[in-house]
Amino acid sequence: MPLVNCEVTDNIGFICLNNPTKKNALSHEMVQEIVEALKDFKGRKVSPVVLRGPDGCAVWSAGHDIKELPEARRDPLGYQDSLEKLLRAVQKYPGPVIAMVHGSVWGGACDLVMTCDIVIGDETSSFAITPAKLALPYNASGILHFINRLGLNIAKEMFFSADPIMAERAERVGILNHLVASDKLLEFTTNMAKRMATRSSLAISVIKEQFNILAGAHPMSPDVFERIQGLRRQVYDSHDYEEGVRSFLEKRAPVFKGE
Ligand code: YXS
Repeated sequence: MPLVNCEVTDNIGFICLNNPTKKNALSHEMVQEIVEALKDFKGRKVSPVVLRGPDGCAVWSAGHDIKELPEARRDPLGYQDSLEKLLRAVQKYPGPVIAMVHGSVWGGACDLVMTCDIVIGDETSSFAITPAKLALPYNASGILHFINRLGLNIAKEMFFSADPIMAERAERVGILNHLVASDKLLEFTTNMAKRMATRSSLAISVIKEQFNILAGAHPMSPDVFERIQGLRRQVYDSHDYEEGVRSFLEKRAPVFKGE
């Protein structure tokens, strides 16, 4: 029985977490299936990708599979941990990854949602980061995700209280890009994904990588600067860049080729 259900509609990839008996806990097995799905979508140039739970789920995901956390005296969130591999796979996906949230989100799943590029939730969505509940030391890259997104004070409150932030406040503090009524959530999310799918996938993939570099950047070394310039050159030397400018001047929709 697959732990995720995948489908592609209008070149938009949907990955639906599907282990309700375990509240969609992010087990090694489930993470492996999500990472495989992203690899498959990348090969098929599917973009954007929507990460979602099953219709009507009370829990979007209960976070890291607690039963798989290592015993004491081992880093529970090391670089090779399956959750960390999943977060990197989402960050590296060369297109927008949109978290569509109905239900509650816990622990590492909250970091997963915050690592997605866009988060769209409904009135049932809530978000809690819970290492403080397990006396678990979160890792630096995970904490940086929250600081970058929310600022120090909200990030600290979330980590120190481990309390869920409910939908209305989640939109106010910046966890949610959009708070949408549950009966409109799929339509709203799909329409946004469809609009993004008409833009230059090449430009979006390079701009996303620049966000990754800059969000994680500290003093920028010459090497990083030149790497960013090289990435940008791939776009402004491309057919798509010429086509984007020309189509605008000729008042018609662009026809992008991804090159
Ligand atoms: O008893 P059975 O076998 O039916 O299994 C129960 C739960 O044990 C299981 N389950 C989980 N299994 C592994 N890892 C989990 N995170 C997890 N969460 C739940 O699912 C079955 C049904 O759960 P139950 O009976 O509690 O459902 P509920 O509807 O009463 O409550 C749903 C939740 C999500 C509120 C409740 O299950 C819960 O609080 N789960 C733990 C949420 C949590 O603290 N997640 C953080 C995991 S640690 C993590 O992500 C990071 C490492 S960190 O700690 O740093 O944030």
